[in-house]
Amino acid sequence: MKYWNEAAECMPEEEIRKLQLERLKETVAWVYERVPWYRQRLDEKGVKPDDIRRLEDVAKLPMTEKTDLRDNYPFGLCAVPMAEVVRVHASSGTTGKPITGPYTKEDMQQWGECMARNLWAAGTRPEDVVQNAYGYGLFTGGLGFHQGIETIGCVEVPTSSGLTERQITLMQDFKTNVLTSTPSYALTIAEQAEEMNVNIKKLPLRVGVFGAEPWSQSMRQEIEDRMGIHAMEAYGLTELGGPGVAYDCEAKDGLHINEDYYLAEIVDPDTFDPVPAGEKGELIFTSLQRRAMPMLRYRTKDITRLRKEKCSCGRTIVRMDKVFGRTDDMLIISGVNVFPSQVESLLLDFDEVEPQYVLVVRKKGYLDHLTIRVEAKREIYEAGPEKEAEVENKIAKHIKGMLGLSARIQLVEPKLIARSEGKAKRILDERPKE
Ligand code: DLL
Repeated sequence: MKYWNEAAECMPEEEIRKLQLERLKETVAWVYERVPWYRQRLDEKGVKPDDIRRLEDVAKLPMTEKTDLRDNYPFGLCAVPMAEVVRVHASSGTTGKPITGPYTKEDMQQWGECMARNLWAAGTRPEDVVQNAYGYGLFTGGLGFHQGIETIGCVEVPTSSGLTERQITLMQDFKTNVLTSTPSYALTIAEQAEEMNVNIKKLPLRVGVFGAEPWSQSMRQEIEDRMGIHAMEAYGLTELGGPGVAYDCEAKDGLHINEDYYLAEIVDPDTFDPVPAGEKGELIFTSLQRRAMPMLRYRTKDITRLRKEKCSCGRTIVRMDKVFGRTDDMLIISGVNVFPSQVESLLLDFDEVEPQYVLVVRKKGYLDHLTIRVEAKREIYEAGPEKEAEVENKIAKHIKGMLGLSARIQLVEPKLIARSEGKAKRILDERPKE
């Protein structure tokens, strides 16, 4: 069978919209009756559940954002009694209190269904040995993938992230076919294997399902070449139940959104107006079936666009482009807007450097300055400062030409940049805090 759930993934557009409208109405009524905070927000806007008559009426609903979850920490937005909650995940983010994600038993089953679609579309089958190297714990990556791997009925190897040498030994001993991790951790594993003189390309590893952080198409290519696998993708966030929101297929051309569970919109991040069809903006999601903590119009801060045209894989559910970056990771350097993923794909045009980099932002006077620290390949580093300077100039020129961005390139010694086991830290902000 080609799809995990053909009826859901290949539903005619008209039916999807009908189903979404039904479930949107249910969700609005569900939170209106059970979550005082939502009721108050809806009342303030003068919207009653009965006012949702067409799908476009979603625009009448108030938006929700991370600070709302923090303000209601830990369970202020929970729509069911604790007796019905069977799991809580959380994400700490960079500041303040964490945000929580509670699940009912039904939510857990739905999570398993969404993740099974993701893993299946990536080419995972019941006979596969799946090594799950996303972190286990409060993070939704480890246990979310776990749920999907079990739903399909694969051989699950719950390594969690870290202990990289052991990951490689187990990969050899258990004949792992599928690796699940962040893309940056996949690179760390590839590098460790090279150090151990293990040729990953000769192992039975066939597929990787990577996500939880932005990564460019060039990084996908790099991982595929280094590991000899298909590098597939998973997208999701704690606020909406974790991974399982969207996933790519063999076309590797955008991520299919599980539209029977999530209603997607794209808006201008400044005005919140909808952008014209097919244009980039901030991705907003309304959950359509979650029971413990439904979300109305959650602002993801992720920048992408929606694509309605039919996919060659046969799925009819809408696609989103690979996430370009987060609005809060966007740097403005001398008036040029830049996302780390743009720099990443340009750095990967050069054979002289490793795909290990960090963007250092400093203030000089009133202006922000960017230094791109990137690891030199061993032979370049050993060739000495003159060779390094030549490569630095070449890269700086390329980046200026492609992005209009003046940045200082600083080649550093191989292995100097900290390796990632989870989400890579790409920005080092050394600007003074106000
Ligand atoms: O990262 C859930 C997840 C786990 C997704 C495993 C995929 C695989 P959070 O920690 O709450 O949840 O972080 C959510 O991570 O808003 C995006 O900015 C980013 N993100 C997640 N997946 C992708 C992706 C998990 N495929 C935030 N591409 C999201 C780019 C991603 N960014």
